[in-house]
Amino acid sequence: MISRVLTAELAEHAGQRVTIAGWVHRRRQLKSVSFLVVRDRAGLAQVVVVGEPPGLPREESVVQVTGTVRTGPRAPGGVELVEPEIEVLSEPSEAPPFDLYRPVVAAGLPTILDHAPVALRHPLLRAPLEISAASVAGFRQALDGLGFTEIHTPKIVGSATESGANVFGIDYFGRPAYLAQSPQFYKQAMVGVFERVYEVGPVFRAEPHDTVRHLAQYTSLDAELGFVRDHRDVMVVLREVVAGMLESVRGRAAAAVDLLGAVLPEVPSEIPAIHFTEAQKLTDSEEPDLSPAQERWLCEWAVREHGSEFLFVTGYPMEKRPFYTHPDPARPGYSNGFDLLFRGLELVTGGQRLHRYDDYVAALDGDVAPYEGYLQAFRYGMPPHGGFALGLERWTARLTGAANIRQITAFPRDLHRLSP
Ligand code: AMO
Repeated sequence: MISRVLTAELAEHAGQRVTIAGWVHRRRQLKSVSFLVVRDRAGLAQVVVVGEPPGLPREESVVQVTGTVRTGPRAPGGVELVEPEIEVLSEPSEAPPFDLYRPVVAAGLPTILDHAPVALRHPLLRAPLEISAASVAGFRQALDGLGFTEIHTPKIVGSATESGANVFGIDYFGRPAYLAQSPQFYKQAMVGVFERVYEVGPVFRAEPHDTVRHLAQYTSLDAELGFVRDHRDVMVVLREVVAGMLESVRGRAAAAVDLLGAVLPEVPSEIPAIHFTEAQKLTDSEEPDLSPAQERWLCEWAVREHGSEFLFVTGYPMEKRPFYTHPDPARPGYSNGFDLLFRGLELVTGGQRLHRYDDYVAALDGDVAPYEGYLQAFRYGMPPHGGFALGLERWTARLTGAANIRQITAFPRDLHRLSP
């Protein structure tokens, strides 16, 4: 490793000669004094060069600077490096597509996405990714604390899980195969092994529409647990997990939250829940599913009526849920499946699953051949179980107020975008 101190630690070295390393965030050459702002993973630091403009390295050069740490009220953050020796480790071949040091991002979304490797270095574009990372850390920590085991399941699979419509087909050594739309089958099978499992991984959806909330690849935060009475036990775990994710964001990503001015929600000790039929009544609808506009309306209603930015809708009609969904024994036609809505958007889908082999055979109308691998688990005894999947990008978009999910996705994949 290059021996260095981080910019955020400079104040601890007042008066000493130290080395920092990072990118030239900004260069300002004046008549008798010039400034370099160096950016590293921890923050920014100013380097002061006295004398004639010395031909300083341009923005985004990677530099190593050895200098004396001077503290004082004139330095940004109260500390700067003086009498520097600057070594350039690599020089950019061209200027960034927009200035990374300006406090606003002076570029539209297509420019940002076309130049993502450099654009994401802008503090405002990096911050949502820090919030994502902290969220995932909180997800893992919350579930580890509840006795869950992290699993890793195949992303190349032999059958569709959610529906045949939006699956990407691939050629697998001459055989048809698919990119996994969800770890659904595998996480259920692993309940037979560990009782409680979770996975953080990419999933793929051949979404044919250009929307602000759909990607062709997104990160799914999945959990599944056995020995539940019904879906309500899953909802209790989900509430804990969401609270844990927020706690982690507050702790680990505090600077990113501040920079973005993001307002984090409170999680009520019990998230309000309404049955699907009640949601229909409230939105004056007879459709078997909720439209995006209805989801938005219901979220506003939950804030008004319950002071909660989260709302569970339970008991979706069986006809709209995948075949593995457990029916509600008390209400024919309705399921033990739920969605969690947050700030106007469906954030999580979950529910109780079928757990007996014969029920799967019936749900599939006997057409079990494509699902033989999946159904194996159920031939050997499975506990009543359920789980959920939370879309990480939707979560981060809602937390940061991004109107389009692409704004907070480093390298989004959609109908048009395959590079960078
Ligand atoms: P579902 O298909 O509803 O359920 O997906 C779960 C969650 O994933 C997110 N999501 C998406 N995010 C970005 N782009 C997309 N194209 C996209 N599609 C879905 C949403 C959604 O709530 N197996 C079930 C989950 C379960 O029951 O455990 C499933 O995949 O936030």
